[in-house]
Amino acid sequence: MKFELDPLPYAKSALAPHLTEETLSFHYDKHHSAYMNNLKKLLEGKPEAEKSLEEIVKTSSGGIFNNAAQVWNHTFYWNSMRPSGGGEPTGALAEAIKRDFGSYAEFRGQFHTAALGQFGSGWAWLVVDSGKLKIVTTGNADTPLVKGLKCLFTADVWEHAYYIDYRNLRAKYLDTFLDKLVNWDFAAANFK
Ligand code: MN3
Repeated sequence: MKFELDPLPYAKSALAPHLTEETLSFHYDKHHSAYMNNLKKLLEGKPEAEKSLEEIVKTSSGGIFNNAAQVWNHTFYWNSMRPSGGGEPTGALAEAIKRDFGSYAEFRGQFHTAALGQFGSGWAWLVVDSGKLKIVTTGNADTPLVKGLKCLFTADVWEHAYYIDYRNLRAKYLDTFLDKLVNWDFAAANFK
């Protein structure tokens, strides 16, 4: 794999005021980049270092898995947001949400509840499982990628994702994530 983080898909100030530049600086420059540095050290001189990041996530365990999965999850998270995002999707994905959840409002409520209810650190995901949209949560570094599910978007619910801007208020961060930040274009491209 190439031991370099993908650049953020927007400027660090681009998601403000919903997520501030300070949050993105800490989250990308400190947390995301620490996972990459740890992974690099753990894979030094090992044959796995030649594999792709996705292959490493799917085939490793322990410290290598934790760091590789966190590198992958965070890159996916950055792409799951955009400036002036959020709200209801359109097109085929909107139809699928209606088909599998009944309505966008129902989907939004279920995603919020699941993400809020993830105990401790983890992630909330919209995925495709056997042709059906589903909301899943994972703890710590775990990722639906290892179960072969197709990921559409994710919300990081580790405290470091929201503590600077929202303190302990994960519910408020999730409201903002869903209403102002979700990148439905990214989700729709993954859905195809
Ligand atoms: Mn994080």
